[in-house]
Amino acid sequence: MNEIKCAVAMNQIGYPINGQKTAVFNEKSSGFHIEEEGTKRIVYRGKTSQPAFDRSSGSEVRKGGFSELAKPGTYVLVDDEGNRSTPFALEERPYGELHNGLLKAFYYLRCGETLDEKYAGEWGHKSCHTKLGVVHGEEGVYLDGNGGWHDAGDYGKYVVAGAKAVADLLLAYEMYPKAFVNSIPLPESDQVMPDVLHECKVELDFLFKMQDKRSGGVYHKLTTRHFPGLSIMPEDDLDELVFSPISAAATASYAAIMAFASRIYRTYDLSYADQCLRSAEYAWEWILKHPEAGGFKNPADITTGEYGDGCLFDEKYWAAAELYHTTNQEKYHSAFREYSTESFPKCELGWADVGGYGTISYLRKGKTEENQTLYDSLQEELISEAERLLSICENDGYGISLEEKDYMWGSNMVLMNRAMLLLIAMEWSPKPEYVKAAAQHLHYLLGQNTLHLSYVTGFGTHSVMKPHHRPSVGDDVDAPVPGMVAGGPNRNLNDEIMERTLQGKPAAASYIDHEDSYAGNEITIYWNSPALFVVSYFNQK
Ligand code: G3I
Ligand code: 9MR
Ligand code: ZN
Ligand code: CA
Repeated sequence: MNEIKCAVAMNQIGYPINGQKTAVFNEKSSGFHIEEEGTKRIVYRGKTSQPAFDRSSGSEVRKGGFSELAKPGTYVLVDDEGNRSTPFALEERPYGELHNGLLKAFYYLRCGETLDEKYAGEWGHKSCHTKLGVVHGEEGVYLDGNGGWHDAGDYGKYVVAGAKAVADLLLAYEMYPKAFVNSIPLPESDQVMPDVLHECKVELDFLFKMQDKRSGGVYHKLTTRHFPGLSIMPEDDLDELVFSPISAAATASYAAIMAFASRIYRTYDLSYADQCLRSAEYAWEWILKHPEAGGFKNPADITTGEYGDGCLFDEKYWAAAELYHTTNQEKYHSAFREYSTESFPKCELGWADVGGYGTISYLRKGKTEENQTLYDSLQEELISEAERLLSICENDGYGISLEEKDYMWGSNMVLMNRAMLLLIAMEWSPKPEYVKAAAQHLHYLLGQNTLHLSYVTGFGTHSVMKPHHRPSVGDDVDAPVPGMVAGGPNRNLNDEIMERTLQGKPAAASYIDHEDSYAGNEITIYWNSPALFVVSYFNQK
């Protein structure tokens, strides 16, 4: 699977008619033609660029564009060596199914409810993790933590991870509502509230349960003490659930996402919006009362995902931005100003570096007479980050913004986060180059990469087949649960099978489609979410 031998790297789903259309070739292909699938009629002939060395893939590559080809259809590209691409579509909006699939993945990750055949097809399972969880360090205190989404290939539920994922989904909906007009459908679909908001509500309803009602602080995570075996189905994972201690990271990202949600849900459900805001403000009070609270460390008896974080200014900055955006209150504005003077990345969208969400929220609220200086400097920072990414793309063989060092655990999140940032920068600096660059990132995710592999399960001719995802391993269906974005190449080879099989590979080829590869082939909610954001842009009606 890792060694698909063909010489043409392309987006295996297809290209929008009016979009950027490119393929990447090996050093030998100096030209190519495109034929209609079926009739084999040649509709386009093109040349490729001179070969150039691409550091990340460790090889010479050529590029070839065919943006002029604008007739809808299904085609195959053939280089002058006779190498054929997989079939691809040219359509006005080729990513409709992919968009649904990426959102549906969240449904498949739901915890605490039966996924029945009607919605889950062959990938259904019984309800799971429905027992109360014990509060760590408080013997005999049990709480309900039902619902939400499993984080990933494991069944843990982690607040900072959930906050990033919901943020991407709400932002996609807020910025590109026209991408969400079709129903998936979900059990809750009602033709009133868009499905994406129904799906996010599943996670938000769970997040409420993570807030300590006595203090406003938010438990870091709800997991078993250790990861279950790889073939354990959710309903068979019966070890005791534990609420890990409250953390400042969880509490601040909780405040941020609840304040954001309060704005979005107000149109549909006033009392829900009020509930979100009240609990965001309660979490904020906890933050003010615990200025010294540091990053989270796993208690000695717990070994599930840590989601540790050495810098919490960004979470607080994000929370202040969302609370200010939603309430317009000066106390949040001044807190935001204060955190903005601290040094941390203001444009990152990771699970640990959330400064970008604060910046975006603040900028989207708008410029006023009294915030001009800060507004302008944040806007400038965002645009200069987009420019920096663009210049990396221009020098990359596959046209993306990842440098060798960026191929780490979850490199596909780095990839999609950066495409997101380029698209968001469009709001303040509408340069077509940003959209083209973002499109290249999506083409990479869907097969225009050195492994000629689509990193989204179930989408593309050669896609990930063996994700580190417990239900996909444990069920008796050959195909993995569809619509899930794998972590991707990781030059740090952080798991045993990568270490054993991938020594010496170039960064972008440091990947194996094997179910044991948790550091390259796991899936998570916050790798799907930025991909959904990016596809939303290209799926607008
Ligand atoms: O940021 C540093 C970078 O500066 C440095 O150069 C580089 C080289 O070591 O490391 C970078 O940090 C990496 C970090 O991810 C970046 O996000 C760490 O090495 C790497 O170990 C870390 O991996 C995280 C992994 O958990 C292990 O802690 C992943 O981001 C994170 O997505 C993953 O999350 C797991 C959960 O714990 C459990 N559930 C599944 C989930 C996905 O695998
Ligand atoms: O399966 C676990 C995966 O979901 C986590 O993301 C990963 C994070 O560290 O850990 C995996 O569990 C592995 C454990 O860490 C080490 N022993 C092998 C486990 C996988 O089977
Ligand atoms: Zn569950
Ligand atoms: Ca942080």
